[in-house]
Amino acid sequence: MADKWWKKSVIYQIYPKSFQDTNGDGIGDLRGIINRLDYLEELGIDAIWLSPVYRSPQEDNGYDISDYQDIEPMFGSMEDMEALIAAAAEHHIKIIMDLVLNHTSDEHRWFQEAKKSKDNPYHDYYVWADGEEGVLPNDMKAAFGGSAWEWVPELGQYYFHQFAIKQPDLNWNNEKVRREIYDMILWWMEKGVGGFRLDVIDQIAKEPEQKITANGPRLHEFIRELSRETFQKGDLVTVGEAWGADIARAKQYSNPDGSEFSMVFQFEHICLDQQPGREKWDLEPLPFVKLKQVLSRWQTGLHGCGWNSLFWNNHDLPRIVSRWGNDGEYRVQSAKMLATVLHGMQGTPYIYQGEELGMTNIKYAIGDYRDIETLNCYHDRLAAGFSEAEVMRSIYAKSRDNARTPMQWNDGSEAGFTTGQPWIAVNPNYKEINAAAEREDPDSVFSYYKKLIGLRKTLPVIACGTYELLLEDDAHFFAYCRKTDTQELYVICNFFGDTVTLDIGAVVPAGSGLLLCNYPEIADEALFRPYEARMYLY
Ligand code: TEU
Ligand code: CA
Repeated sequence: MADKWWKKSVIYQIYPKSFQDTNGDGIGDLRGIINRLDYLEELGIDAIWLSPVYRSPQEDNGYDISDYQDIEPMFGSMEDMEALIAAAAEHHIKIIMDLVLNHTSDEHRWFQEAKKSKDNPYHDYYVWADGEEGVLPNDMKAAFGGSAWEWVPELGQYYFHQFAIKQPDLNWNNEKVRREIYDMILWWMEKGVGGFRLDVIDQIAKEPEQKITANGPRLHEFIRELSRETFQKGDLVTVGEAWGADIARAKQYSNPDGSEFSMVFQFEHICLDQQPGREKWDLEPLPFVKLKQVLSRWQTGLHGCGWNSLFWNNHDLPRIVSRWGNDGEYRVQSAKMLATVLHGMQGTPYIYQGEELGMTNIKYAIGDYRDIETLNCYHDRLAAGFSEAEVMRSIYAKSRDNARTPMQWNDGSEAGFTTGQPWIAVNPNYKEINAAAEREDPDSVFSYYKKLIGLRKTLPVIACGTYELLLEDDAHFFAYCRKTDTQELYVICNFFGDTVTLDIGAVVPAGSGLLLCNYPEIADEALFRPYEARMYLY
């Protein structure tokens, strides 16, 4: 089965703005990534998913692209980008570009033309509705708050935007739009990129008159055409972001025949700690048994007929150690435990920058937040009558800026991220949590991630084995078994902070060997300390 290179790979996500600054302007840049390739090679990752570095006014930190074939000057130049691809290859690392194809920036040339007149050749590149000022075409909302419709007085029309006002949606029903996109992708493929991550790809086939955004009627027709015209001409890894994916759809997206993508990001597990049907800000404790069921259903559901991506974190999500672990006393143990749960599964794991250090959430004063979604939430929720304390509780728990604090490289000024003033404040815990210290320490979170990545490469059972959930209804343990004809892997994790006992002999066959544990030694096999995680091999 492990025919495709990405089936044994581990991918590392870089949010360039917060990774490493080299020129003192407080903003991470491409040269900064080049300087840190040694670190990434040491960690053992195979590819970097680079959040967008294209020309962009940065309304949404690069997810608003004004030129797909140019690099945003704050990140560097096209020469720097080419140098990064080449230098990464020397470190055996591929570069995966982030493709934002659902929308552009309103500063993109296409949109500038499109809004000049209804008969401009670019007008139909976007999604419009006739109407009257002040009378919205319908009640659809944008993801970052407010209406999804924005009035253009010169045209007497509204344009449709699923995200910020400065992110007008592209019209995929227009064949010319699709052709432009394919040509652009082929151009990047010629530059030697190793793959693509496709932003909100399940929302491209929207039909606003019918209030359809995700999973539109022509979605898979568009994706198959996109894949055939571009990705299938190379040996790429492709991952679609699909908040609306269920297992049936994911099978189609990641069909082993290669007709769509390699895999998708699905978010069923990630949405479990919010009130059903409400917003992510409406907090709810994690239903642990449900989490096990959901992840296990995806494991068995895609085995042999699709492919999973495995992740706890990305640039939109809070830090997992703060979210479902313990970022105080048991930070190291719980970060390792969460990693063990994920890295024993089948699929392609994604590590978000700083996750391998056990970096934590942040609590800023509201003036220090930078994220448009967070700032809009703050204003909208206060206006809707929530108390300031309630709003801040949601923001502390879920703000996207939790993930966007600068990478903590060392205990020097600004955590070694910049010699200047960082665009977003450094987490003050960088004195204790930083890469320099963790690289030296064999018991660090970093060293543990290195081991987990190494195991995926050496043990076929991790890449290929079947999956079975154990201790299904247990309220403490996340335990499962992976099997091939010749190997059995048992992953047993105490997901919480109390000490619990387990009749280990009833779960793991006699004669199994301990492969990995997040505590230095085990005095009593039956006793699982707070967040204790073990892997046994039989
Ligand atoms: O995110 C998709 C998306 O739906 C987000 O609005 C998501 O729901 C939210 O961030 C969760 O809090 C992608 C990108 O990952 C995100 O960074 C962009 O802002 C968004 O698309 C628009 O391009
Ligand atoms: Ca810089």
